[in-house]
Amino acid sequence: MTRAFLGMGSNMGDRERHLADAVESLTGVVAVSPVYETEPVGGPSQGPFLNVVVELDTTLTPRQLLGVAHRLEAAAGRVRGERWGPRTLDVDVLLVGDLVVDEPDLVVPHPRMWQRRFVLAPLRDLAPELVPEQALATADGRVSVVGPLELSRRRRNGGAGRAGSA
Ligand code: GSY
Repeated sequence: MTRAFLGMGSNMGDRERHLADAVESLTGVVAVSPVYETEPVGGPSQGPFLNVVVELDTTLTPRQLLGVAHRLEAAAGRVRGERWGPRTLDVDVLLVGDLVVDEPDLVVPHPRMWQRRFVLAPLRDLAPELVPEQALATADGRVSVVGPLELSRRRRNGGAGRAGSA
C-alpha cells in the first residue's frame, strides 16, 4: 500500500457536489481535507474554486491514478476547453509515496504544487510533515476555509477529516 494524495478543484456548477461525488467514488480514501474557497491561479479571469486534497491508501500506480483522475473528471461532465479555464472538476495526482515520474503527460510529484496555496493549505491539513510553513507562506493565491466536505452517510466520519471504515 502506498500513501497517495490527489488534489481536486471545481469552479463551475455545483462545486461542492462535484467534489463530493468524486471523493465518494474513490476507493481507499483515508482522509479528506477541509474545503477551501480559493482564488484562481493562472488562466483567464474566472470564478473562485473550491479545493480539497484527498489522502488515499492505494496499490494503484501513478499512471493508474491518472486514469482514475481522468474518469472522475469525465463523470463530472468536464469539457476540455481553454487551458487553465473554468472546469466542473480538476483532479491532479500530487504525490504517490516517494515515487518520481517524469513523462510527457504525467509528472509526480505534481510539478506546480509547491507554487499553489490551494494545494499546500489542504495538503498541510492532512500531512503537516510534508509542507513546511515557509512553503505555504510563499505560495500563490488567497485561500479561506469553508468547512468539511459534506459526504453521504456511508463516507461521513467524526469530523476530524479521517475516513470511517465504510
Ligand atoms: O490545477 C487545478 C485547476 N486549477 C485551479 C484550482 O483548482 N484552484 C485554483 N484556485 N486555481 C486553479 N487554477 C487551476 S489551473
